[in-house]
Formats: sequence, C-alpha cells, structure tokens
Amino acid sequence: MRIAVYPGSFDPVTLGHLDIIERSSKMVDELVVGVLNNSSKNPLFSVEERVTMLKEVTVHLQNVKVEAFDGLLVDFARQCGSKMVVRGLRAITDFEYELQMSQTNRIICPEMDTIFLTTDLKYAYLSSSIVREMARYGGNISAFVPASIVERVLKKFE
Ligand code: COD
Repeated sequence: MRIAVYPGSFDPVTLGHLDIIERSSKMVDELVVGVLNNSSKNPLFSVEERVTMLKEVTVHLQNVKVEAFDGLLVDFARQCGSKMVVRGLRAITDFEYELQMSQTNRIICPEMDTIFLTTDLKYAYLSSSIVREMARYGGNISAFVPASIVERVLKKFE
C-alpha cells in the first residue's frame, strides 16, 4: 500500500493546499494530511480547528485522512507507515526552504523521499499568511479559501 504524508501548518487551509491534496491523493492509496501542532508559532487557529477544517474540505476524498502531529515529521511519517512526503512548490522562494527540509529529512531518515508538486498557476501567489492579512482588514477571501471556511476565518478578526 502506497501511503504519503502531506505536512503543513494549514493556518488556515487554502485553495492552493486543497489543490495539492486533490492531485496527490490520486497518486497514492492513502494520503495523510499532517497538521503541525506548532504552539510556538502562535497560530491563528488551534490545531483542533485546523484539523476540523481540513476534514470538512476533504470529505469528498475517500483516501485522505487528516491528523495532528507534534515533533519530527519523519517520526510522524513512520508512524503512518509512509516513506513519502508531499510538498507544494509555488516559486523559487519556496525552493531553498523545501530543499533544505527534504535533505535534512533524508539525513535523519534515509528512506524518506519528498515529492514536489508545482502549484496550479491560479494559486501561485496564495499563502495562508496572505489570507490572514486580507481577513484582518476585512478583505474578501472567497477566492482564496474553500467556501465552507470563509466565515470561520473572518470571525477570528471580528
Ligand atoms: N500552491 C501550492 N502549494 C502550496 C500553496 C499554494 N498556493 N500554499 C502552500 N503550499 C504548500 C507549501 O509549499 C507546503 O509544501 C505545504 O503547502 C504546506 O504549507 P504550510 O505553509 O501550511 O506549511 P509549512 O511550510 O508551515 O509546514 C512546515 C512543516 C510543518 C512541514 C515543518 O515545519 C515540519 O516538518 N515541522 C516538524 C518538525 C520537523 O520535522 N522539522 C525538521 C524538518 S527540517
């Protein structure tokens, strides 16, 4: 069984993330979306809220599971029975960080490989931080996040 892990902060999940989830889930038997419990980063949404939103927006994808994780990504992937990490690439600015992360992960866990999917062009500009910034100033975020979570994001800034 081919299992991949797609890790991230997802604070909040965007249409760019969802596109990567939909595309990569077609390449594997099971895709586990791993939501980092990054309390040190002071996220907008708690890890439970982020997991709930991701579960809602992936309900149509039968081979996708969503789980929170703490600690090292490679340990989480091992627990999931996976040797494959999925990441998205938007621009050259993502590349350096992603390369460093993928190489570090291979040093600490040589059987772990990272598969990169390039962004759909229409989401190339999109990030969770842009969504938070727009929402903070009352901007329309419906082109950025799944419809079901628009209100939840805006509510955080009421
Ligand atoms: N289009 C395509 N892909 C996108 C888009 C978009 N519009 N937006 C984001 N993505 C991709 C990102 O490039 C990334 O691959 C993924 O979606 C998730 O993005 P984020 O921003 O939610 O997640 P990150 O980058 O904050 O996640 C970082 C991790 C949680 C993976 C990392 O910190 C981690 O593994 N932490 C655990 C500790 C660990 O093991 N550290 C050692 C690794 S060196």
